[in-house]
Amino acid sequence: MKIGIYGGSFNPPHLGHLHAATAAAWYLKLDELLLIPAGIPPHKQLASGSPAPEQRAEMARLMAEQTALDAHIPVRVSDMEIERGGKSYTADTLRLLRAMHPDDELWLLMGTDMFLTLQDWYKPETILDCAGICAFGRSEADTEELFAVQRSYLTGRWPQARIVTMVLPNLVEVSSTELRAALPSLGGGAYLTPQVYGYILREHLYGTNLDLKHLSLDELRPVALSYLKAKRVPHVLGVEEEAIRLAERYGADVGKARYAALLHDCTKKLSLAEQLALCAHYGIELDELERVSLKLLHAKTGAAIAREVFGAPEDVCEAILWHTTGKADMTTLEKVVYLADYIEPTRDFEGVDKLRAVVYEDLDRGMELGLRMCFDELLERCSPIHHDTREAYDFIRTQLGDTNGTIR
Ligand code: DGI
Ligand code: FE
Ligand code: FE
Repeated sequence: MKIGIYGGSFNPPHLGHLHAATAAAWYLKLDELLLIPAGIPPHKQLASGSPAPEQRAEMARLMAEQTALDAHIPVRVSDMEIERGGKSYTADTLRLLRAMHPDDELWLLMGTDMFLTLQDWYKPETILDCAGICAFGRSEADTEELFAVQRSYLTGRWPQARIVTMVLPNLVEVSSTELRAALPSLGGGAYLTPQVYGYILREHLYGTNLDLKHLSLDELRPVALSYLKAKRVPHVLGVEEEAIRLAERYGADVGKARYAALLHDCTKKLSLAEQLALCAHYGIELDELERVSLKLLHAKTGAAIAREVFGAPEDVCEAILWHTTGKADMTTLEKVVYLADYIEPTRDFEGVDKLRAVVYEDLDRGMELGLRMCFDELLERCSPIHHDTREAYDFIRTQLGDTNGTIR
């Protein structure tokens, strides 16, 4: 197996890292990539006021998920340098990794500046014994020649060295120093994945100082996305987009619909144990079915986070609370969020186009069809149906005069 190893301060991890890692993964045909945030970087002191190592690792994890999606390989974050304590010498790390992966090919990734000073690192011979070097630079003009000189110097001195260099003309140029300087005035977000940016805002890192209870939609968006698995991001952005259209079409408060849409799945990635802990923390009462169903729990905990962490208005919290099951007698805002979740542009299941058409023709007919499809799916999967789902369906059918009562 070919394993890429990308170490650094990740203070913070940014798009320059992401693009370089993705390109290297492709170029080297890596099977896996390991990001290793330094505990104490040996070559330069961390800027004062930098986040704790655990926070840098958490940001690296958020960026790793996006990198995995872009590079189509598993990307993991290792805490080994943080846990080891002391200065984070790459030679020590590579020796350990070499022992852990005796049969794998290891490649150490680095940018131009690091590559050009490799001979000055702690125990370069150990580094070159343990791993190949993959150096990337930004432009042919300033790197190809330098690379060639350095490559022949290193291989002359350490014949075991395996070195590949690559030029990435489109590499995003990001200076971490400038990025950190821009963050307190809410600049620099464009150089970060939305999830990393959102994490910075919600943890008040790098001198950012937003009050989570009074966020504009543009501030809320990255913060909300930082709660998600990377693969769920397009869904939530899709729900926001759909919620705008539906709210405009049916006269619901567009701002509130967007707010609810952005937060509706904010606890979706939590485990059952974490969901239950949140319910205990916020005093959420659960019935028997809810206690064992992640899908039902995330709506309840999501509403609690919206209320307690973001100070969302009650009707927004309610729209989140009912977004999975629905309930009898829903408000327009609740229906908008329920259906936006169902038909947003990235949804692709049998019958979604028919549902979209009905929803835009008549909101209640849309609810009826959406609930019926949900019912059918649950029956097919032999999943227990929650009484809120049942009541939502009965209510809308009675209201529409379709039937004289309950189905099945
Ligand atoms: O969170 P999303 O995946 O975006 O969507 P969602 O919150 O609407 O969740 C949809 C899932 O919830 C779907 O797999 C069906 C499930 N669900 C909805 N109503 C019920 C239900 N599951 C059970 N067991 N009982 C229900 O009444
Ligand atoms: Fe959901
Ligand atoms: Fe959803």
